[in-house]
Amino acid sequence: MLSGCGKSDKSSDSSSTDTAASTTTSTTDSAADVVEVKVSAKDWEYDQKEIHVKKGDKVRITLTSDDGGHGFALPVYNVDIQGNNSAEFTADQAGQFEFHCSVRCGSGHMDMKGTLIVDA
Ligand SMILES: [Cu+2]
Repeated sequence: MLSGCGKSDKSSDSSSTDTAASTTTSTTDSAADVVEVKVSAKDWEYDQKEIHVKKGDKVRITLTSDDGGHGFALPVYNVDIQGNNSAEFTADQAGQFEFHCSVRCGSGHMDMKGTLIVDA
């Protein structure tokens, strides 16, 4: 069944997924060193409970939400990704920060969280 999340979500689900989903194969380094982090969300967990980066890293989080009904919020860095999207931030604060789902996705919503660890 594919209705795990957001049953009363009347927002446009006219799948706007034609935003060049994955044309960025392996273009690491070159420009600024962007640390690519791919996180996959499903009912009701992330495939990564801990994400490690280094202080000063520019980080791009790309969220894959298979059923489209999850998010990834990292308030300390003003990141709030919903659905299949990505966001960038600079990890300029060392420490451990919780991230969590930002889409009210159902009974396991409160358990969808993990930790971003920024090493000084
Ligand atoms: Cu959720």
